[in-house]
Amino acid sequence: MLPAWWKEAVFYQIYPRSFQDSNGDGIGDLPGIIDRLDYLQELGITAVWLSPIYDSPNDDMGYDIRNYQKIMAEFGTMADFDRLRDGLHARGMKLIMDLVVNHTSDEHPWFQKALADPSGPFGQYYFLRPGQPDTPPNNWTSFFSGSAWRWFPEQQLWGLHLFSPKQMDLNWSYPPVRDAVCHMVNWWLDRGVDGFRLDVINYIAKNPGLPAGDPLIGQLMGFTGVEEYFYGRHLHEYLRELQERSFTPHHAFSVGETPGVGMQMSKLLTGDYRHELDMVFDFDVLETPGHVRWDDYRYDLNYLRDYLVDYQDHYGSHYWQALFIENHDNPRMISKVNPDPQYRIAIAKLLAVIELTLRGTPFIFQGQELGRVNAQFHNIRDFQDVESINKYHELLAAGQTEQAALAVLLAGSRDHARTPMPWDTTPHGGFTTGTPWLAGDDDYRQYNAYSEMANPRSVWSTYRHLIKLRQANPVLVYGATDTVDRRRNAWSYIRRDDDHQPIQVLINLSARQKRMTIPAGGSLLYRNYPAHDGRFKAYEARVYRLPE
Ligand code: TEU
Ligand code: CA
Repeated sequence: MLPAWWKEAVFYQIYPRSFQDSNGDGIGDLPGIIDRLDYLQELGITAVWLSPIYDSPNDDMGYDIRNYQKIMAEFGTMADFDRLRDGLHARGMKLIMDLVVNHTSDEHPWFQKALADPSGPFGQYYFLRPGQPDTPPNNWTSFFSGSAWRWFPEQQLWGLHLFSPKQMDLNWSYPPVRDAVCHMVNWWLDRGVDGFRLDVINYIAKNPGLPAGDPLIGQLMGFTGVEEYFYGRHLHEYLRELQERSFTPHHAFSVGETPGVGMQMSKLLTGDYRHELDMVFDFDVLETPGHVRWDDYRYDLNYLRDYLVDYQDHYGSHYWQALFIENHDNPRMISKVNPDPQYRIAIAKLLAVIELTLRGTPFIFQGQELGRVNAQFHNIRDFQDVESINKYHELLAAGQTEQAALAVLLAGSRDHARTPMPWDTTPHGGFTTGTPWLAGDDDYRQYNAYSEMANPRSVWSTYRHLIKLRQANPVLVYGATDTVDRRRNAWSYIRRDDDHQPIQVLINLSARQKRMTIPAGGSLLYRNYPAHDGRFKAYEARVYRLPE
């Protein structure tokens, strides 16, 4: 196993819009993040992933980029960015940016020029196709509802957008697009960023000719056309080119956001001998089989165990897993597992134990360290996300009642993850002195960073303790994982290597008491309940150091 800083890192994802507002406009910003760098250091974080901070009209909250080399005015200036980079580096932390190059905003000059002169130098930057206003070029559908094609009446052209109609897909088969992307990536790497999280990077290679999607696959997946681009014919070529021209010369790190790839494709994208990406996020972890994000169901932790054990057993030494359970695109995990408030803290801590004691690199999403749960939205007007709003109207158009459509959003909306970060007990949790762009809950009075930092039994203190434990014990990073208990609702594993005392983790995956076998001679390193006699309580988790 080759050592690397990113294998030893503990990442923290910041969603800048919701992290900390510094000027009272209700929108988080870069000076706000700078003010909170000590907080991250105190928690033990060693690397930060920033969701997009580039100039954008915010149709998809920054994932629709208008100018890759400019900071979004609401977030600050390039001078603020430089201060943020320096502040992180001064604290020994790495910085990775979000790289959104499957698409740009329709307001990006490349697209504007393509539309203005479709046969000119930018005409092939995107997928623009002539046709009739009522017949899109193929049957592909958008992830944000409706057809993936937008009609431009003035030009009599169709344009492809897998996401919102303001996010136009770039044509990676056209070499100048790849030149422009490499150039831009190098510009940021020269500016001192340490790597990138690559947005839907496995979607960039559309199969030549844009063949129609299979209707049956479309029905099963909920989106038509995916099999023609989620792992397209030239994907590996494009990734190698990006690696060779940009990442390798800068020793930069890359983690791909890759919806729909399982373990085998992940290996093909990240093998250390393949020179494509360092890691990918495999989203199979997020829903149990047979469910989609919009379903209101209880997530069975036995599935999480089986999914993770499979990776620990079979990923092998040439690949490295990205460990995550939350991000800005998903409801909070605690709410999916069991929304009963009496279990909130125990589950939060159990999830921390899992994420911080397995082999792989943990990515903590902002607020996860406080045990955040889903928000109490009451009305469609409480939502800001384009995906949620479109979904709502799609459901109404399909004949659902407003109440039923709202229930779907409450189960799956991305806005659950995007409510303001609660810092203290002042109004809006200290996120802003103004009106937050997205309303949060009143529970910041109980669950906020300052209160939790002061409480040694809080979720925050658990995260800090386990992060420090991981950093002090290389066996938790590089050691092998031996599963020793896999009965229903039970999970126990031992991390071991040749040089250190092994560490054993024991977990009750259910709300019911569970008999577990405590290791003889083990010394307790962590437990998520104060008392520890007899059977394991609901969602109890413990960590022991074993004798050699
Ligand atoms: O997400 C891509 C993605 O496939 C999904 O998670 C997506 O959010 C949608 O829910 C699919 O059903 C990335 C970003 O993380 C997301 O925020 C962006 O909206 C999207 O790409 C487009 O850039
Ligand atoms: Ca602000």
